[in-house]
Amino acid sequence: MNKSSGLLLLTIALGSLTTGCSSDESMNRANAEKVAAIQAEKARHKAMSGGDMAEHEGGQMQHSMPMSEHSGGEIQHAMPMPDESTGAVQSDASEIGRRADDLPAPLNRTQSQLVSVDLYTDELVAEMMPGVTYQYWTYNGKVPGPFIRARAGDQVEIHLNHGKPGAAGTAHSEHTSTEHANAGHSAHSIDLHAVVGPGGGAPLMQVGQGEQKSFRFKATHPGIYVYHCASLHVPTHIANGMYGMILVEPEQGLAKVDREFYVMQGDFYTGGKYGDKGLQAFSKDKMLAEKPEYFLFNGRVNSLSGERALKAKVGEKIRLFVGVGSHVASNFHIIGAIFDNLYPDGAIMNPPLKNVQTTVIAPGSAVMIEFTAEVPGKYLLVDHSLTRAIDKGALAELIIEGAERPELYQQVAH
Ligand SMILES: [Cu+2]
Repeated sequence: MNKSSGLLLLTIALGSLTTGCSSDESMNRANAEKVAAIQAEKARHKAMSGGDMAEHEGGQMQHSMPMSEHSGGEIQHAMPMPDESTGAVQSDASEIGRRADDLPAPLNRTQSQLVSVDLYTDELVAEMMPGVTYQYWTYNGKVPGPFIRARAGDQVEIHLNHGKPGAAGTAHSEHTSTEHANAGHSAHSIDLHAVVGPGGGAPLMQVGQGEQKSFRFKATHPGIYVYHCASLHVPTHIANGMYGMILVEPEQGLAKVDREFYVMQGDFYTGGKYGDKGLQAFSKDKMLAEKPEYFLFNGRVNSLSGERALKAKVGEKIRLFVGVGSHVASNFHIIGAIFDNLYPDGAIMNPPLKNVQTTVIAPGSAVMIEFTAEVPGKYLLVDHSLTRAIDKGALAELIIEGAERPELYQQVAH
């Protein structure tokens, strides 16, 4: 580590030490009140204009397009899209959770390219569960942030915009930089664990309000990695939802599967208890005590259930990328399934472990899981520290459709 990056990290560490807790608590409450006032104001505007706008699932879109300047290269864009919706009165985004199938397709190419990724930061109030709202801090308006896909040997260029492009005139963009500073997010940034270099890029990518910064790195080590914000106070930025995943495929690609899914577990620290109604402030005290109120897959309670459940058909090969963005390890398990192949700790180049029931995923780590859908029905993704699943939100559904397989699973009459 060179001297300047060492200094920066030291500064970050010292900064976090000097932040007092009780004053933070009152500041968080004050922020929550301010946010509530802004939401009410927005709701009034919406009611007056009666503005029905199409909802864009994800608030962003990833697509590949040819890039002539890069000799047949490809650019992977996370294009910002308007995501204002009619929504509920108390929240400005009806959906915080990223769908599990919202990830780019396998790359299927044999040459290195430049992968360009557009990210923006957005602090927005959304529903954590019905009647419970929270001000999330996000990449591209969703939790987790966009899934980034590159190939070993690629150059990856990250563009990070502080604030949502084209959001001029909305309540949030009218915040002054002082208000941003008071709220604790005068800067946002990104540290990608796929980067070999100081801070994973974070020293180059501290982005103030209204700024945009970019950096480029070479993806050298195939694996599945977490990325997250690394701006003061770093654990707070992460706990509020600023994390995502990046896959670096090996040069030869990954084995073909029929379905891929993107799931991230995060712990959330609300002022009220689990289920307490209304706009919840962030509780730094609970974070420091390591006592989350919520454990969530993809941003909210039931984000990946019902219509948004993971879906597959009998006989299909399924691949899951599962990571932990925030501060508490997951004991990841799928009730009724066995992981045919598990690549623990993001180590996709190692031979997989076979026939695994549950795997621990460290904070800031991810795993790759593969199995074949065999028996139709509903399967539950859980943190097998089960109060987290049953009482605190860490529950998702996988629906497998197809013909019954009585030779594998059947009831026996008495
Ligand atoms: Cu941040």
